[in-house]
Amino acid sequence: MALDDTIAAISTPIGEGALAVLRLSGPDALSILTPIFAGAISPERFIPRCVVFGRIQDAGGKVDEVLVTYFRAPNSYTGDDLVEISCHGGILVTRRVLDLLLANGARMADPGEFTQRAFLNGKMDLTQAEAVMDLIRAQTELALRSAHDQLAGHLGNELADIRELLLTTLAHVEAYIDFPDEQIDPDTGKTLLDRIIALENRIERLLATADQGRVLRHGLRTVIYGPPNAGKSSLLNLLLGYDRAIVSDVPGTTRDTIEEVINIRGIPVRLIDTAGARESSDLLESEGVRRTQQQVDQADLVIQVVDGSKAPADFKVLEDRSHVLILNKSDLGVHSRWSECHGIRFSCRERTGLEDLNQTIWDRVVGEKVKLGDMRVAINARHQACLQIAKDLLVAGGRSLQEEKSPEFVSIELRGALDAVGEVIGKIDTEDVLGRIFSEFCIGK
Ligand SMILES: Nc1nc2c(ncn2[C@@H]2O[C@H](COP(=O)(O)OP(=O)(O)O)[C@@H](O)[C@H]2O)c(=O)[nH]1
Ligand SMILES: [Mg+2]
Repeated sequence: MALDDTIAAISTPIGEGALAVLRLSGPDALSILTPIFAGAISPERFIPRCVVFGRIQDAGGKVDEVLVTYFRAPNSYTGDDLVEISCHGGILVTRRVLDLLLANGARMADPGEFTQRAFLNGKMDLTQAEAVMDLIRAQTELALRSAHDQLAGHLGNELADIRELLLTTLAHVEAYIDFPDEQIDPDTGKTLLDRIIALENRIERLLATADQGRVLRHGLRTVIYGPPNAGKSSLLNLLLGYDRAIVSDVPGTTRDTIEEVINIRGIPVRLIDTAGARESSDLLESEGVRRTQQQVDQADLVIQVVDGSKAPADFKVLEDRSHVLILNKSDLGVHSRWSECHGIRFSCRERTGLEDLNQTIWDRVVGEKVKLGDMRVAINARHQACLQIAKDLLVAGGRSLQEEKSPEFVSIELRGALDAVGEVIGKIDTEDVLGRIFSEFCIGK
């Protein structure tokens, strides 16, 4: 990973807009700008964090009027010299400014490379770098707040703390290794074990936020499922607030799955409308039914919709935490055969039962687990994988200690746990991890 060249990219989305921003980061940022910038102040005399008006020009003349801001290393987003150029937001204009920067010695930045430099320059740990992307992708207030908390270092600090304690414990154990004949005496053994258990518990608390972290980042996969004509597409449209799916009294109208994200009290809910669950001789509809089953298998939550005004058909009603039953068309009355059933009395036509449904979804997601509302961290899948390893190794270390194995065993296990925690914040050598994380970023961030 080279840090000594200067990278450039368009940091705003490609397309037409009032303005666009290009970024240039690296030791040659100012000297690359000098031959193509004409303004009141020349780039080598720029004052950090002051905006300068001028022109970007090539041999043929003016390309655009721009505002340029200079951030001097190390006080910039990347930690390197950084220049931000605001120009007009046309596709051609931004492209020409970028081409000029590249022609003058900048290299096109890879996805996420600005943030990667910030990490490599020690401006943030890996969890904070990941939070930058979470923040950009956040679709609800709650997801945004969680990203902000992670960016502020809540998760990173907790992990740094855990790592510090682990290091002390490890040093303690390793002190014994220097005296080959000594076993860890029982008193010390008890103290060490208590510490290891306390560390296990702290990691366990973080692990418990993994489900919510996944929901906040990727949405709650919610499949609308049920027999044809029950009102599944009507429900999707009602929840979305516009007519996305075709509603019709012809059974089998919906053939493909339709996916849209809605916001229920801050929880991003990925709604998936499906073809009705029934046997069909129509080839296209059968394919729809097959896809429906696939969606149901992968769902976090299944909203099962039935026509509550009619007697239950031979349709299996599933009642557990991952299923919500909706007795739709209650405006036509609820059939007496449903009277024992706990399903939500609902009407897409009269919009009744919505509040009940929202509350049920909220309860299922937030449930009796950590309260989403006051949660300051929600780990992602990568954190979860590393922390699970760390926890397993701590458990193994504790066991070795109790079984009075030689201190070398305990030390190896604690060292493994230390590495796993270090990998989450990027404290240990993790070139392939970096590659994976930053390739998910957008260009220019
Ligand atoms: N009376 C009444 N009719 C409804 C209600 N919800 C949907 N429908 C009607 O039921 C039919 C089937 O609806 P649709 O959403 O296409 O069902 P799907 O096949 O399950 O997607 C349409 O004619 C809708 O207008 C409701 O709450 N009350
Ligand atoms: Mg439908």
